[in-house]
Amino acid sequence: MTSSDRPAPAPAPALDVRPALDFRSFLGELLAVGDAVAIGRTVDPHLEVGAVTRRAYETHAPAPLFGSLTGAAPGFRILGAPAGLSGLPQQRYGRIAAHFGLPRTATPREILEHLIRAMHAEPVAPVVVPTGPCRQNTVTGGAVDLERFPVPLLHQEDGGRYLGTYGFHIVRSPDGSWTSWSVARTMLRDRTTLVGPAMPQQHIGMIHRMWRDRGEDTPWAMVLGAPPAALAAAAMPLPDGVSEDGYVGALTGRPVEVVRALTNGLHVPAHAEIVLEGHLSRDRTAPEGPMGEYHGYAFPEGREQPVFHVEAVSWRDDPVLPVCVAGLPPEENHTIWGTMISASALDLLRTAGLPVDLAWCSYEAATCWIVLAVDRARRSAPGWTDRRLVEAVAEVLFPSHVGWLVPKVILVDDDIDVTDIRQVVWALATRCHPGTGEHVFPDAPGIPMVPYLTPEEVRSGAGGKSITNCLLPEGFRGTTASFRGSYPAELRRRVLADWSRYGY
Ligand SMILES: Cc1cc2nc3c(=O)[nH]c(=O)nc-3n(C[C@H](O)[C@H](O)[C@H](O)COP(=O)(O)O)c2cc1C
Ligand SMILES: [Mn+2]
Repeated sequence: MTSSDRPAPAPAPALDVRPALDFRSFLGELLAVGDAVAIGRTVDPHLEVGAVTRRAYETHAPAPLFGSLTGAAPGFRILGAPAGLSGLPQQRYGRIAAHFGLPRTATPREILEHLIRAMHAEPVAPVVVPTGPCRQNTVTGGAVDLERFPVPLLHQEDGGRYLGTYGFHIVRSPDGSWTSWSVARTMLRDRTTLVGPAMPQQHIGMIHRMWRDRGEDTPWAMVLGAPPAALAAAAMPLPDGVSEDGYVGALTGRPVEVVRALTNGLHVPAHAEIVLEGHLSRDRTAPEGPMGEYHGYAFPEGREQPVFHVEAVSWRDDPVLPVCVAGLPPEENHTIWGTMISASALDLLRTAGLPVDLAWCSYEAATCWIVLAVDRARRSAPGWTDRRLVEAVAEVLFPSHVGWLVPKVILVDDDIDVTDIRQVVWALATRCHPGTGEHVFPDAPGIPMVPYLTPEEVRSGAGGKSITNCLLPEGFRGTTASFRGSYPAELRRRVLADWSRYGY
């Protein structure tokens, strides 16, 4: 056979990245495939939006698009559960995959490898365009009124109404070398101010400190209804100094279109539903929260947090505000944050030469644990004792930006599918020795939000971290008794082929 006889290789399916770079077309696609539903009645942003959205998450129902909201100007809309799990067959991760322009049937491994490939590609810088949909309506200065938007009270425990639950902050280092896009919540304070966390370990906190050290406010913008790929990248713990905008360009294969901010020299995505501009105060704080949170609990007290001053607002016609109603999994803190953490951690561990095949923050574990599948063939190499592996994971992960976020690590062999919680539970129950399997790291730094931390650990910012060893012990003689493990391949094939003939 000569080369010309051979059929041409099928071209890789061209990804349609338009929805990944434009929230409105992302929403259109969800509605078209039945993974979002236009709610046909007037709904109250006071708790009712939250209640419907929570129920949608918890039943894997389509994302609710609230087109008529009590007290809101006509045309102003809310989308709940923008990255909830889908109940459509074979499309559990469909809403997450759609954030990146991947097929709705993509598996967790396919999503993670896609995210990791872009971490090793050249960044693609954004391109400045003269205008875009986000500029269809604009107000500045004294005309700014955030109350114009239907700002929802999401849980009855919340200390206020949250405008920013699925949007991202934009800040830039004073020397201009580092632009940070990052997701964090913001609570409405009054017509022109918001309040929310800017933790010193997060990139917004680091850049805020640089400006404060100069005695200046931090120029700031917030994007709501952002390009979905940009939102996800803004929830990704990329290393310090890496600009998320260039990563999104690499991820989608084209530069993100941005427009110049009206007031402060930053650039904001042109394809956004709502853009806020202003500054993060160098010294003003106000009470924020409490709010139902990613770990699944609401605590009774709020905290003092920095104040964001809004000096200009612009929005697309008939703007859609996406909301995350945080709490019990699965919501976006698990499906988006957890997925982006998994990709960052997997890349970090692999790059350090550890025999890790896959990493997954089980959505059910509320971003409080990450499960690592260890490549059995590579771990049997000399030198990789269990003890050494546990130590190496701790040395690489715990001091890192991504490792700060997740307190618990579970090691399993790669016969376990770490994205299947049932297999992870089985491994935990049958492979972890209670006396010797749990390794604790009282000095490792960690996020102070973890519910079980002692007041002392919260104060010191360290402790409550562990690595649980579920690796099969040396000399283990069991094999897995299951459909996959206990029958010859030929018989399994026949049983599957004949399945309906058995009467199923
Ligand atoms: C829905 C959602 C809400 C989030 N809320 C917060 C938050 O309020 N505070 C925070 O520090 N991180 C929050 N995160 C996680 C950060 O976005 C994530 O850690 C990201 O890496 C931060 O950006 P940075 O790495 O550039 O600092 C949230 C993530 C998601 C998906
Ligand atoms: Mn960052």
